[in-house]
Amino acid sequence: MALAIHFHDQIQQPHAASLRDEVLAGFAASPKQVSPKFFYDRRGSELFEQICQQPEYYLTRTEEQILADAANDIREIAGPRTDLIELGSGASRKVRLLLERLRPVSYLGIDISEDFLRTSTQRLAADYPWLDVHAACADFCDGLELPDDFEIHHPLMFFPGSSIGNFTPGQARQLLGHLHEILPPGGGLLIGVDLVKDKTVLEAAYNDRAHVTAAFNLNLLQRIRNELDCDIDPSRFVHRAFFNEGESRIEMHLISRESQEVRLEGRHFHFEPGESLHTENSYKYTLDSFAALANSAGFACRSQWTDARELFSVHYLQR
Ligand code: AVJ
Repeated sequence: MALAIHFHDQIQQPHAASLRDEVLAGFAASPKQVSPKFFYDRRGSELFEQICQQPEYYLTRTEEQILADAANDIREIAGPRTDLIELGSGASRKVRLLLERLRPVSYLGIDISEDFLRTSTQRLAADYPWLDVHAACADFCDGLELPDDFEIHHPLMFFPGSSIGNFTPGQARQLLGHLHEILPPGGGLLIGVDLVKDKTVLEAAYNDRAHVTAAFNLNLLQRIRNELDCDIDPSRFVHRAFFNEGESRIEMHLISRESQEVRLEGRHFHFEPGESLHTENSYKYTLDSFAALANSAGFACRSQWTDARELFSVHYLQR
């Protein structure tokens, strides 16, 4: 059976040059850093799916429960004939909860990982023959372009998983402001946001017993080794994750076990023992602090949902 999936090649996979340039700049910075968007090569995307299944990683499970419970309310607000646009669609699992209840006209999945995107949207097209499925590979960190040949009438953007947490509040306001700009009046943004909570619960979610998060973090070095001219050895680094209360964020780092030189694209970088390569920030909000951020980007907050323990939240923002 031929699968009716429209892959928009107009939006290109962020090319290798962006990885090279950004990693070089990040290694030269002090403290050293690499953007978390580079976690998601195929292996990284698979490891992230495994993180989502760890008992300590409450985010995915809780968001799915909230979405399942809120689906009828969401359909009421969105109205009929929506065009669902998923940002950072990954394995496109959560969106299934919405597809069944909302019955949108079309679905556009946007993700930075091209082959992962192809596989998951193909699966959606096979499972929902009534749905017009589109896919576009893009890094929307610096804004988002919708494909010219994708018609939107009643867009509902879906930005799940607390991916917004990877942006600083300032960057998040900018990104939300940009999404607000490309939405027509009445257009919606359904966004999942992780909440501030007990530090031990937060830290456990990023230090799972099975060490999947550690493998995910270290895979970034393996990816750099695979795709760039680099001799970095992942076994000479350890995973570290903790909650920075002052900044209201989980920080992930890779800590050098020893004094070492790393060769990267013809340059040499020194790591002190215990020196950190900062790989991720994951900001945590309160219901009110996120609503304030959304308002400052021009959005009206139509509704917010949370679970009984107030671990996670889903917000319906409207232009
Ligand atoms: C996809 C950014 C929401 O911050 O919880 C999971 C990524 N990093 N474990 C998060 C992640 C480590 C995740 N986000």
